[in-house]
Amino acid sequence: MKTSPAIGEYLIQQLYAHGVRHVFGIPGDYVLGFYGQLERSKLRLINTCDEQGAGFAADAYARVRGLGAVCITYCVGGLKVANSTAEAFAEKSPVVVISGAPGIKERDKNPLLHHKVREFDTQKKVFEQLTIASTVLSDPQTAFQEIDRVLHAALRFKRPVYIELPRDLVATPGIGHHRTPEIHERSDPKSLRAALAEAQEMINGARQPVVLADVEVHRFGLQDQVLQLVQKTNIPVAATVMGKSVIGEQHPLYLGIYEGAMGREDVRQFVERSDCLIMLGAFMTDINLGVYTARLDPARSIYATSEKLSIRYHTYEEVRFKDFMRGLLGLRLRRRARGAFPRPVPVPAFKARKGAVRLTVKRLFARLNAFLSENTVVVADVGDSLFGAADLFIRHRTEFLGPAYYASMGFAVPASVGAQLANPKLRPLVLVGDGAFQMTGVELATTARYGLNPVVVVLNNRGYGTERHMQDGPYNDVWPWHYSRLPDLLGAGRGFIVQTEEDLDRALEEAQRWTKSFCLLDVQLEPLDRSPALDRLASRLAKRL
Ligand SMILES: Cc1ncc(C[n+]2csc(CCOP(=O)(O)OP(=O)(O)O)c2C)c(N)n1
Ligand SMILES: [Mg+2]
Repeated sequence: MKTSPAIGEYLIQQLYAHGVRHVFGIPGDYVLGFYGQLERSKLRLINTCDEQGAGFAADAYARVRGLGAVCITYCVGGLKVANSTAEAFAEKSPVVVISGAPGIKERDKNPLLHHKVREFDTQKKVFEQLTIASTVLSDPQTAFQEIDRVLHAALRFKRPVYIELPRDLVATPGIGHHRTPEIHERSDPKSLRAALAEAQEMINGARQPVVLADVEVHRFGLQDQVLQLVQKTNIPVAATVMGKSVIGEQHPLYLGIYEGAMGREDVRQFVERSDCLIMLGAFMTDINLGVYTARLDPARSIYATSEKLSIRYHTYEEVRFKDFMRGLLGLRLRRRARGAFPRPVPVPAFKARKGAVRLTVKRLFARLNAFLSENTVVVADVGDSLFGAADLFIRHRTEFLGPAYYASMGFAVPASVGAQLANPKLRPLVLVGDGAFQMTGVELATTARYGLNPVVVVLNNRGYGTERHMQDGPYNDVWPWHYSRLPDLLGAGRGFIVQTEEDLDRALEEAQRWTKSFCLLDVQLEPLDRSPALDRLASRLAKRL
C-alpha cells in the first residue's frame, strides 16, 4: 500500500499541481520543518530581505502566474505580511500565506512561547479578516481536505488564503480523502439564459455600445474572450487604470484608459454617452473611477463581475462571470460598421534635447515609452510612478502591475522579483518613488542573489511628492540617499545618475545592453514637478480634503 504523504508534503504537491514553482519567505524555528520539506521538493525557495517583500513578490507572482505562495514564521513574520496580504485581498490576487506555528502539543496550559502575541490563535484571527479562507492544520484526519478546500477558495475567488502549520504536525502523514472532483460551481441555467437574452437584445439594439474591461478580466484569464467579443462585433473597448493592459493598447478597437474626469476627455465622453456600456470585471474603486468623477448610468449598463451580474436595473443571481463571458461569445451579435471613436494619442518619437536640459516627469515618461518592448513588464509603485505610468502606452496585455487600489507604497521592487520569477521571459521596468524605494528597495539584494535583471527607475523628487501637492510640510521630505551607489553596497548591478534628457538617453541605452544584473537610475527631479495625470488627481483630491 502506498504510504500517505506528510501534511507539509501534501501541501507542496498541491501547490505544484496548481502551477506554483517558487515560494517566497524567511525561515524561523516554527517553520523550519516545512522549510526542510520545501528544500527537498521541486519548489524553489526564494529568500527575501524582509517578509513584506516576500508578500509583495508572491502577490506579483500570483498576478502573473495565477497562484503565488509566501511562507513565514509565526507572528513576527506572519504579521509583517498582513499588509501585503491585505493588498492581495483588496486587489484580488490569489496568494497562499503559509505560516509556521507552535505545535499543538506545545499549546497545552497556554505557556508563554516566543513570538506569541496574546492567544495562540491571534494571528489566525487577524488573517481571517484578510483572506477568503483560512485553516490551522491541527488534525491529520482533515488536513488534506482542508488544504484542498482553502486552495480551491483562492483559485475560485482570486483572493489570498491562510494556512497555519503547527510544527509538530508537518511531518505527520495525513489521511488520504476522497477528493471531490474540482468543484465546478455552475451557473443557474435559467438565470444565465435570461441574462444572455437581455444582454443580446440590449447590445444589438444599441446605437453606440462600448466595452469597459477591468481587472477581473485579467485575474480570471478572460482576455482572449474579451478580444474575441470586440473583434466579432467591432465594438470598441476601453480599459480602466486597474485593468490597464488587459487589451493590448495598440489594438485597432482600443480607445484608451477611462477614468472619469481624470482621464482623457474624448474617452470620457465616448464612454459616458454610450447607450450600452458593457463593464466586464470592473472594480468600482475611487481611483479607478477618477476619484468619483465617473458618470456611468446603470440604466444603460451591463455590469458583469465574479460577484455580481446586473443588466440595467435587473440583477441575475448565480451566474458565474466565466459562463456569462462564454455565453456572450455564443450570442448572435450584430457586427457593426466601424464608426469613429477616440484613439490613444500616438507616442511621439523622443529626441533628447542637447545639453543641460533638466529632465521633467513628463519627458521621463515620454522617453520610457520608447524603452518598452515586447518583453517589458511595467511594475509601478504608488505615487507619481503609478499616475504617470497610466499614460504609458503598453503594447501587449498583462504587462502592467501596480497597486492601483489598495495603494501600499513599497510594492514595486519586491513585486518585480516575483514577476520575473513567474515569467523569466519578462524584464521588469520598475517605476518607484524615492519614498517608496526607501521602504523596500533593499530587495534589490534579492534581485542580485537570484540573478534577476530589472531596470529600476527611482523618481527622486526628494520626498513624498504626491502628498506635497495636497499639504506640504517637513514630514514630506526624505533623506537624500546616493541611490546610484547601491550597486557598490550590494556588489551587483549598475547605477546611473540622471539629471538631463541626455543622461536619461544614455542610461537607458546602456540598460538595454546590460542584461546581466539590475540597473538603477537615480532620476533627479524637481520636488514639485509632476505628471499630467497627477496634476489632474491632486487638484481633485485637494478639493475633497
Ligand atoms: C505604506 C504607505 N504609507 C503611506 C502612504 C501614503 N502616501 C501616498 S503617496 C505617498 C508619497 C509617495 O512618495 P514617493 O514614493 O517618493 O512617490 P512620489 O509621490 O514622490 O512620486 C505617501 C506617503 C501609502 N500610500 N503607503
Ligand atoms: Mg518622491
